Amino acid sequence: MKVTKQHIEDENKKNISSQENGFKFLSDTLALKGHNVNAILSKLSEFQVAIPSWALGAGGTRFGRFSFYGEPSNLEQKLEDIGILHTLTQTAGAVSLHIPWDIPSDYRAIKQQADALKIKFDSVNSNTFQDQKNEKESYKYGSLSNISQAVRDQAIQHNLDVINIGNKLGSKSLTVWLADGSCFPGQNNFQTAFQNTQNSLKDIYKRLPEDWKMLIEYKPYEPNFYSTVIQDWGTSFMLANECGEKAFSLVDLGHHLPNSNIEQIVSILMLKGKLGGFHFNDSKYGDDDLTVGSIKPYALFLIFNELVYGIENNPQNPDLAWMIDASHNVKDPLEDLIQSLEAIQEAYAKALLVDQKALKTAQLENDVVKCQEILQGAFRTDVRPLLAAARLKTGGAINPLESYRNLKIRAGLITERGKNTVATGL
Ligand SMILES: [Mn+2]
Repeated sequence: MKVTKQHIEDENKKNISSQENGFKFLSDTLALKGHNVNAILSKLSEFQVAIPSWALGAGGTRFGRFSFYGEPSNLEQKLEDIGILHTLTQTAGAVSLHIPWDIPSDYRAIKQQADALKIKFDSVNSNTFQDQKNEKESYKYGSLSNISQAVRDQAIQHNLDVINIGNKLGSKSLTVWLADGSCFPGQNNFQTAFQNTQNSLKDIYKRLPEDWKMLIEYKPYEPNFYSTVIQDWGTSFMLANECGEKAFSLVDLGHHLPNSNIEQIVSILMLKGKLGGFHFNDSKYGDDDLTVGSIKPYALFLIFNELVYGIENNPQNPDLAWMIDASHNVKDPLEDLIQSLEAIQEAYAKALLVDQKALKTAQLENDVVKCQEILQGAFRTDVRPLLAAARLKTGGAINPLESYRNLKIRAGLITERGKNTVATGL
């Protein structure tokens, strides 16, 4: 199943006049306010978000998983799906591989396929949260933090293997997320678990290629429900500092307790030059892995406002690895990802509309009302014609979701792959 240039041109003909009208009105309005519309369009076009290799199939919970027909069952098919997303949206030009679920069998062929689809290999993800077949040691009581040196060594070696795989594909960073922690008070010695983790991460870091980064993700709870070794940004920040200048914190939006001020975390990490990666999703209660922007779009905008500020003002912070980290339990995964990509671009575009100079002046005058007006003025702007114009510039669809449905892509995938496929790792 492939979406061709012709498909998109035919689709876009249906929407072009309303798009042109909407864009003209919006760009005139923005130009009157002093915005450089072309510069905003370029920034939107450049912003690419990685799709993780585990996100193309139906997700599930520990209670069950309801499959979605036509799911990709191998890495080649997963890349095909990302190719469809990227052709339609022009913003999904990267894949983030999960090892060992998606180890390429033929590196050259996979690289060629990705090149043809204009997909880059972004950060590679290790997995020490579940036991793999034929492995000697078990991660039941932790991996990099385990009290057993043999278990820690196995987990360290796995991370080194992941780096090696990523290196062959052109990846430049390793993302480490640990499920390590404890379910009951007294089960773990907090200090020992932390020190073991720190030493294990340093062992991995020592072997990191010169031009690589190590991204350390945090999460307050689950699968352990009493304590998690890397529970919050402070812990991740400490570990990254301890490892060295190529180690960074990674913020996953769902990995915070309800009402955490994520935008403030983002801001301070960027000030310290230590924000390396970002995982998008949304949540109502905790790590719900819902479609980006489906629950708290204003919070997402405020986070983007800090990201835009940091990108402009914090040269000490590196370019970020952006990725969607969501689970698709009831929606067609591709439709869900299209919605997420749109929500990300929307929040980014709105953040680019914030008048930073006026905001600074209002802050210096302690004009709290004005500060809110500036932020909400940007947030309330309907930027969708800008997003469509950015997509059009590079050959994407004016309305990706509508085109996905009109082109009957899921039906085509079912015809090709059948109804009973299951994506690796799910
Ligand atoms: Mn994540």
